[in-house]
Amino acid sequence: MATTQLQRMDFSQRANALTAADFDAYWMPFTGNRQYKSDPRLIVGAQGCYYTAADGRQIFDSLSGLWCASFGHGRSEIADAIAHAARELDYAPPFQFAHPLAFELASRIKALTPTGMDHVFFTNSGSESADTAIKIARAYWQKRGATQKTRLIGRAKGYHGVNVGGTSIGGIEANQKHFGDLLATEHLPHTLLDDNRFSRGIPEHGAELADALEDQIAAHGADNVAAVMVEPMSGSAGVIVPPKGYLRRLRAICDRHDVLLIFDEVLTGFGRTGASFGAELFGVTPDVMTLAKNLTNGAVPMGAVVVNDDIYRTFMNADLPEYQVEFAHGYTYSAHPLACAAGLAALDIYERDNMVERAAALAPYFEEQVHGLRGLAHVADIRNLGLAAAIEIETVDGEPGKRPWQISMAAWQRGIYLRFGGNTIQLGPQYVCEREQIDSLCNVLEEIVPGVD
Ligand code: PXG
Repeated sequence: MATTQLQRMDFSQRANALTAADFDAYWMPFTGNRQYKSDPRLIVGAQGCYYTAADGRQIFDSLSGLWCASFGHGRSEIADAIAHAARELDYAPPFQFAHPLAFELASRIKALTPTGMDHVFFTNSGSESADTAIKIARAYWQKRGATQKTRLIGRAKGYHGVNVGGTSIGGIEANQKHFGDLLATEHLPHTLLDDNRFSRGIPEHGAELADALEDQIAAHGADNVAAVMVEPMSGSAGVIVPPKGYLRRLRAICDRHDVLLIFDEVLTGFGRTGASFGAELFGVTPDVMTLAKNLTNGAVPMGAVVVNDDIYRTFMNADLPEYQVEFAHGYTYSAHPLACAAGLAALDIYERDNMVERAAALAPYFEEQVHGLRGLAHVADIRNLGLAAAIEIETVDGEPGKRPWQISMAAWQRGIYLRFGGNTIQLGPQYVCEREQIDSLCNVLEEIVPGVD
C-alpha cells in the first residue's frame, strides 16, 4: 500500500492490506521465511507486557522483544523523547561534529557501568558493538607497539552478533558454516556440563574450564593474543550460566598474560541477571564492555562499547597531530540524536523505577516457577539466572530445533510470544511483569511442552 494512502501509522489496518507481493518482498532475518509466509504472525501493537496481534489478540511477551524491551513496551517518556528529538534535530553528523545528547548519554552510561569503565563509543547494534570492541582491542595493542597481538579468543556457543568479527569469535556453528573463511579465532570450551543439569542460578561445577585459556594463550604465545571475548552469561545459546569462580579465573589469566578481557553485555546489561551488569553480579570488571538492547529499551537501535581509561588514554596519547583521528572507525548513525534521546529516557526509567531491584525481586519466583517444569516430557535441562531461563528440549528426528519450534507455534496460538533457539525455548520476561503473568506463562508451557510429537 502506498504510504500516502495512510498518513497515520495504523499498523492493524496496514496488516490487513498486505499483499502476497509484499510478503515476498521482505526477506526476514533469522526466520524460516517460507514457513512464516505461509502462516504469518503479524504484530501490530505493544503495550506493557503484551503485544497485539493482527487478529486483535493480546500476546504475552515472554522475551522482552528480543531481550531488549525489558522496562515494558510503549513507555510514553521514551516515545515523547524520540518525537522531540526528531523535530528538533533529526540528524547530526557524528564525525568531527556532535550534538549534546551524545555526551550526556555517554556520561550516564559511564556512571552506571562498573567503576573503571569510563569512555563510551556509540554503535547501532550489538553486532556493531562486538566488531567495534574487536577493532579497539587490536588497535590498542598496535598503539602500544605490540603489533603481533592480534589473535582473538572466544568461547564455544558464544554469540556476539552477526558481523564478521562477531560471527568469527562467536561459537555457534550454525551461524558460521555458510560463510567460508572468517577471522582466525580460538574458542574456549563452553560450560554446559551434565553435572550442572537443572542447576538453579549459578552452577557449581566447571570453574576449571577457564584454564583452557592458559593453554590457548600458551599455544600461540601471549605476545600474539589481543583479547578474549565472552558473554558473562551466554544468552542465545540457551542461557548458559558460567560456573562459580569461572569468570574470576578468566580475569586472572588475562591479567597474567596481558590479554584484554571483553564482556559482551548486550543481553545481560541493565538488569537482566538481577544485577545491573554481569560484571557486577560476578564481581569481575572487564577491560571492554559491549552494550545494546535495553540501552534504549529497544525503541531505537543503539549499541555502545565502554572501555577503561587505560585503553582510551592509549588512543588519545598517540603521537599524532591533534586534528587527526585516533581511531579510524565509526558509523553514519553513531550517537544518532533519536537513539540518544531514547537512551536518556530509557535510563531515566531504569533508575527512577529501580529496574534492577524489580528484576532481582521477581527472579526467585521466576526461578521457582520455571524449575517447576522439571519432569515434563521432553524437558532435558532447565537453566536460569535473574530473569533469564532456558528449557532444553530433547531432540527428535535428529532435528534439535523441531520441537522448540513446534512449542513456540503452539504458544502463539495460546497467546504467548515464545522464542526458541537451538534445542531450547527461552524465557526473558520484562522486569515490569507480575507473578500472575509468570504463572500463566508456566501453566501454558506445562500444557504444551509435553504435547508436541
Ligand atoms: N551480543 C550478544 C550477547 C547478543 O545477545 C548480540 C551481540 C547482537 O546484537 P544485535 O543488536 O546485532 O542483534 C546479541 C543479540 C535470542 C536472541 O533469541 C539474542 C540476540 C538477538 C536475537 C535473538 O537469544 N542477541
